[in-house]
Amino acid sequence: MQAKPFYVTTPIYYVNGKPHIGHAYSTVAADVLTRYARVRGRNARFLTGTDEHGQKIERVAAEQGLPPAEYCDRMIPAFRQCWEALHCEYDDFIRTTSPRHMQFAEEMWRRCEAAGDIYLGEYEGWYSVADETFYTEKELVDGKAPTGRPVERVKEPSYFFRLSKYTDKLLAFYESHPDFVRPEGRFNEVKSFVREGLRDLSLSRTTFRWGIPVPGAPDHVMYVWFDALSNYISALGGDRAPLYAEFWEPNARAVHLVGKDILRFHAVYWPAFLMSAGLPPPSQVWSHGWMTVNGAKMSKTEGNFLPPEPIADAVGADALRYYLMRDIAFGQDGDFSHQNLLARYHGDLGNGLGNLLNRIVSSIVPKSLEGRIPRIDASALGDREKELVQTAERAAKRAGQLLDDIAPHRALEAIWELVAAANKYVDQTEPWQLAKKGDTRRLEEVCYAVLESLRWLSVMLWPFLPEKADAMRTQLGLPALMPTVGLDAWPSAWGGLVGGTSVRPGAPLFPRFDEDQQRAIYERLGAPLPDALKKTSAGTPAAKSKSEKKMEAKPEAPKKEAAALPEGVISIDDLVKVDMRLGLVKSGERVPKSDKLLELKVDIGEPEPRTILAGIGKHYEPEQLVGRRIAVVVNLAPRAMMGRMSHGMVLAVSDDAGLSVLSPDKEITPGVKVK
Ligand code: ME8
Repeated sequence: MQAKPFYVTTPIYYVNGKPHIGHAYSTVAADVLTRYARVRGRNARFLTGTDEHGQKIERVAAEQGLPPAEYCDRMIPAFRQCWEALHCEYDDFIRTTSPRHMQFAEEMWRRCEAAGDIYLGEYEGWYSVADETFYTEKELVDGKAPTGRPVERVKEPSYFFRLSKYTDKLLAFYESHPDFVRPEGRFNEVKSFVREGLRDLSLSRTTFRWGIPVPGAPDHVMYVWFDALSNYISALGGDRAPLYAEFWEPNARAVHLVGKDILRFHAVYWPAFLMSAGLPPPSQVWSHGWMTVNGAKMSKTEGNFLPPEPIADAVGADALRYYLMRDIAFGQDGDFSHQNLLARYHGDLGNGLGNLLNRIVSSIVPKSLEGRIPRIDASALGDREKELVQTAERAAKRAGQLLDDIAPHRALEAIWELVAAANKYVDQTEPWQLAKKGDTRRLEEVCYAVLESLRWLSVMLWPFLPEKADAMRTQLGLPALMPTVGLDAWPSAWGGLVGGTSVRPGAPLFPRFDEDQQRAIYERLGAPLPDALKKTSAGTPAAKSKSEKKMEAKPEAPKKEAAALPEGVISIDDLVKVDMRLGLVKSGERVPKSDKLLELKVDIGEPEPRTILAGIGKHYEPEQLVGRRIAVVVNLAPRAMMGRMSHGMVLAVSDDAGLSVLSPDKEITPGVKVK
């Protein structure tokens, strides 16, 4: 059965500042979900836009000495450019100052009024302009809004919405729509809030002018949230327009992605307004968490709103998209860390995905197979190939389900099982040895299996990495992905690559940044430089960046704690000095004249494997370790043993029964930190 059309929206962003990484998170997620729906052949629509009315915007415009309309006009390009830079391809961009929006907001007002749900009264209480939210005395914390922002006392004539009338209706609606809010925990919070009983909501303001005039009462402007929430339908052309019939309930799956801070507006007020206006609520409100940046809250006072574009400039838009979708569990709070971004870039993307493509398409296929996709008999797969196909099928099925359930981070985990399996397959089948031996038949089977895995990956990764996935496809001799409504292109059948097609080796997808380049990136992005980059390889301190100097100017709290620690207890700072990583043993041999010492070449995510000597030769043959993932310390000073140099240490445990190296029980990417 063809799935329903999919309509996904981001919040419309206030234009009181330029877009930051929190906004980018919602927008990238919406773009990923839209692209995924399209790959599945579904009819999809992606809406974003800007929230331009209200006291907050009026005040910023005044601070800049501009009429609010002109101020807003000047801010819009920053949003559009940012989304373009992040490869976010929305179908519509709604501005709340546009006539099409204002007309529908007025229409909503009239309908709620006709339903008897709007009445004139007087509001007296607290208001936070920064939050654009009314607060009761009880809700204030130390005289401030629960968000920590300032509040003002307001007393003015106001229209009210009879929200109290909707308490039971909303509870009944939640009961009959158990998926209405996700994650479930937040749905429970919404329900408890409503169960306590709802108070009528002030719906208009009279003490400033920058808003949509209330129909029939032009001395009032609509409360900015009543205006803003209407955008999701005004952008469809109102409820009588064909787009509404196509993309709203009950004909479509309409999903609002919102930050947890604005869930109440979307899960309580918006459905109540819609019920009052005689319209169905959206299908689902998906609330994601909040992000800190390198452990700190983003705030105006700190001036640390992180702009996304310079990051995309430094590491590429797709790498940033990948990082946001992979590192932060959708629905939960998370931290944006420049260090983790670069670790994911070098680990998952460079070593995991980029290398897989590079090893085969740029190296073995041109060198040993005349640059063509081999022709093989796909019906006669060997055991290893069958296993790889099964992994690919499992990854595609799970990633599909997880994207349907809006769990992009878990979908990426599932897809990376195929990346890991294909890399392992290359390590085990050693195609370069097959080429050396002249075993062309087997070499063709092996290369085909890897190339076909890459084709599957290029489809599954397209929603996340549209540019890189298409670059992969070009290298595989395939056309760019062109999703078509009605045509499900999600991979399901092995053997799509046509033998005889020429591959087109290209630049590495995710080229490594050497240490100098990494330092330059941290410097350019104003991010704290990690310790590992603070010294040059010769051991002399590197030139200090501006951001470091700024950091050093502050007293370091943890040092004080360290002084107070009892003997033998270390602080977290001491622990992180030891750089432990996951290594993949690429080769190994015995050190002559030693029964203990093995020399291992270990991939720890660097361009060349590290040479590490380990005194474990009484317990392991080198061959037993090749292909194993093991924990290693990588920042020990190099040490000479039996005339050879060791650049690290293998971690192992032993007792009377024997010795065992420490290995993870999953195929984790080499180079990631042990923590
Ligand atoms: O609230 N982490 O606009 P806004 C994650 N105009 N996401 C974040 C974030 C962070 N630190 N900071 C912001 C508004 N966001 C209203 C919306 S909708 C009818 C009206 C994201 O500019 C998150 O999605 O304050 C949040 O809900 C949205 O930006 C709010 O942006």
